[in-house]
Amino acid sequence: MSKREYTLIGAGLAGSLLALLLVRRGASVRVFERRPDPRSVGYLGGRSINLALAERGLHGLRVAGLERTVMDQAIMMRGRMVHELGEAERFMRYGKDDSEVIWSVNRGRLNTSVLQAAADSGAQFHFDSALESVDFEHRELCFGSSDGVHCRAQFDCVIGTDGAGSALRAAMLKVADLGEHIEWLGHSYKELEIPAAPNGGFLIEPNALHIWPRGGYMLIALPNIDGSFTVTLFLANEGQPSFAELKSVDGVREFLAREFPSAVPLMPAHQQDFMRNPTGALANLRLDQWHIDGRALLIGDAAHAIVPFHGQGMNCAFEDCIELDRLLAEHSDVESAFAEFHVRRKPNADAIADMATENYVEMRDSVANDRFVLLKQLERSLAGLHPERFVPRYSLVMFHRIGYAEAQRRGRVQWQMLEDLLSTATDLAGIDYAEAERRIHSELLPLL
Ligand code: FAD
Ligand code: 8R5
Repeated sequence: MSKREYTLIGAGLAGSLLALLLVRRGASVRVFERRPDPRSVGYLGGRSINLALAERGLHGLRVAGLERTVMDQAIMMRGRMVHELGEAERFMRYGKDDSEVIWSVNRGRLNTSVLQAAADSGAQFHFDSALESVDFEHRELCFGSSDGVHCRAQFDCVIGTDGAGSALRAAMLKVADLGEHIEWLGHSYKELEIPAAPNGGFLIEPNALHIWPRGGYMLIALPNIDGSFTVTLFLANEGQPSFAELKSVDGVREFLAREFPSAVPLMPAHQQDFMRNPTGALANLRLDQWHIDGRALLIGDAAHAIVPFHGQGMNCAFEDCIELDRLLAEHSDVESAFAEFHVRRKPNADAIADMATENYVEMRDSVANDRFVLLKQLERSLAGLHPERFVPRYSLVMFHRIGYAEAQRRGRVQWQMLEDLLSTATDLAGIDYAEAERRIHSELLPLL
């Protein structure tokens, strides 16, 4: 049998990992990337930009043999540090102990490590090559470079790992009805920074994901290895308050000082950061189809970009790579592997989009609500008593690898149980634990 040939568009997180996995199976892999080589010029667009890595992403790195390299420079985030206005900060652990945590990792370093491993294994990378158009009939790709030179390449099978603004998706949409839906959230984000302390240490607790919830909007901060924090403001586009309202330096200063008085003194450059940094829009992208027969397939953000509130975009993209690699190895023809990939991944991609959207309300609002905190306490207590059946949805998403759709389903059953058990109680002492046990055994199968 002749060697399979794959052409990947985009050497980001999914493109680099997929290239590594496919080349290790003995395929011939070419990757075209719009940006220059991050190994020679440094990772563009990455000051100290970090990502939360959870079990699904870690598993991808483990399979690739890169867990150690990445974890050497990861910062443990044990839980949420909630900063309510005018109150002392409050810590809420994510998991049962330090075996259930998430990790803050540097995007540039992560991307470069995976890319290097793929190149070392024999994947061929072509940088400064932006996909511009595709002739699907003649299987020809057209690329442009920064100095205006165009080149063409023939392909057998092309996989779009070119992110949320995918050029391959745009080209596919010209020839096929993929059923594209974009749900704009109506909120955007802006990055700010808490620099390192003068001695290089951290100005706030390093081992936490910080949240300043303010009802309709919020600020969050994730730690970087150099002692700084990448801070993100999430806010509505229009209305009060909103990005539309914050056009002047004075307006920005007043808004941040009023709403985030504990964070502002930690961010000496907040006004410049706000005025200089771009505002990023937020949306869930859904497609009814991810492939055109065996010729073209979209994966990662190109197929299903999601809002960031569960920190799962990269984790999900890595899970896509693992699943696609496995299906391509199992199927004798590429088209049936692509079709099966869509059937298996689509319900999971839809479920994580829904759960990420819900988690915005939880982060910006519910964490500051007494009843919600009580529900979370009961959830924790039941998880401790019935660890094999009752696993909080947050844990299923972040610390397990069961499908996202199954995590969503179990989460619904459990949340209803918590609501029912708390409907007549005002604290944990009033809970009917015998009834809880009965329901857990009748409604939740053991996880494994
Ligand atoms: P990308 O990593 O975006 O890679 C796409 C690649 O394609 C890029 O290298 C790009 O240059 C290249 N490309 C684009 N167009 C072309 C073209 N025309 N031709 C050739 N190449 C092209 N996810 C998490 O799991 N946890 C987090 O905490 C988290 N935080 C995030 C923070 C920020 C600020 C952002 C923006 C996203 C975050 N995400 C997070 C989401 C995560 O970054 C994405 O889900 C993930 O990068 C998707 O991987 P991908 O390979 O599909 O796309
Ligand atoms: N992405 C994250 C979580 C869940 C935290 C929790 C949330 C910034 C653009 Cl908003 C967000 C989480 O429930 O307590 N884990 O990881 C990452 C998040 O945002 C990232 C940093 C981000 C896109 C800007």
